[in-house]
Amino acid sequence: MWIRPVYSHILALVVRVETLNLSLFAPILEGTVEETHAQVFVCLPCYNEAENLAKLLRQIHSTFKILSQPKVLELQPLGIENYQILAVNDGSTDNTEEILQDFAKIYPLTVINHNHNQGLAETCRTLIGELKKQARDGDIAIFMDADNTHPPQIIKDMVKVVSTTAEVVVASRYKEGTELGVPFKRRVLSKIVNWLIRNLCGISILDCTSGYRAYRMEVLKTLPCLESKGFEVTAEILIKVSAHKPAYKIREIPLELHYYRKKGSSKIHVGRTIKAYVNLFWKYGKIDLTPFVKQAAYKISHRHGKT
Ligand SMILES: Nc1nc2c(ncn2[C@@H]2O[C@H](COP(=O)(O)OP(=O)(O)OP(=O)(O)O)[C@@H](O)[C@H]2O)c(=O)[nH]1
Ligand SMILES: [Mg+2]
Repeated sequence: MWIRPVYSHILALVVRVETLNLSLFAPILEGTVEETHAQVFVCLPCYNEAENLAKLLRQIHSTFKILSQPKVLELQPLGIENYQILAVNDGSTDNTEEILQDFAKIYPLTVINHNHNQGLAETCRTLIGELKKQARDGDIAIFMDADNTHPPQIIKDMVKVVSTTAEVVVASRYKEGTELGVPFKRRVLSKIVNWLIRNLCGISILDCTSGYRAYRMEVLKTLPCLESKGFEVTAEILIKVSAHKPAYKIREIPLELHYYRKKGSSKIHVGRTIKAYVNLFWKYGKIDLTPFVKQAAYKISHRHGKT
């Protein structure tokens, strides 16, 4: 007879102690989760990518779904199941904006609109500005092209490296990587530009123009102002990140660039881009080009003088 009230007292006591324990530890538990879980922000500059976006967004989403499965144990401590996509629609004239808005209803996607086309550099500035508002130290930002040529599957490797051994990771065509379906002229042009960036600006990275990169948020927060107007902005970012003191560790991992998957035409204006790179070398080159320029000017004027 007396056992039942005693038992219920003990039960009540146990429940109270457990509740007390949980409520005592709750702030600590929450705190740890908050502190250790980094968010990954996937940043997409988008200009007339209507034909490529749906495929890319689905692949990004399924990549993160796989990463959040308990069996991907090595990534669990990084808490990378939390992800956000930041997309800037840079005044597209196709239905890029509508597609982004549709996906924003089902995926964690923030869409920012430029009223008119402002170019890749301005779009990168908008993305970095938004990251500074939304991301915290310890978070990771992945920049990738929105033309479906960059495979989201390697995000896992990029995140692993950027959260452990390097502050910046470059997905590289030239470091054990490859490019599939890139026209011969574009391949040659890219190689020359990369050779020049390495040699004139003293950068040791093999693929300085790859737009597929991962940064620790601290790197982007300390990045000086970007002055580029167009595609040369990817090289400018790398040059500025490399100049940071104390030095950031930048690592390359192999990229298989699937150029044949890209629908629609290339947005690169080759002439304008070459001019922009010449400007970049002029500004950030470590070799004094003045004697070469003087010599060239002398030769030209001499030749003109002769004719
Ligand atoms: N914001 C903005 N983004 C652009 C512009 N042009 C291209 N992009 C985006 O920047 C990224 C890189 O552009 P791409 O056209 O893929 O340039 P690329 O990879 O160097 O060369 P291709 O693939 O041959 O065109 C893509 O996500 C484009 O949507 C532009 O004028 N403004
Ligand atoms: Mg591209």
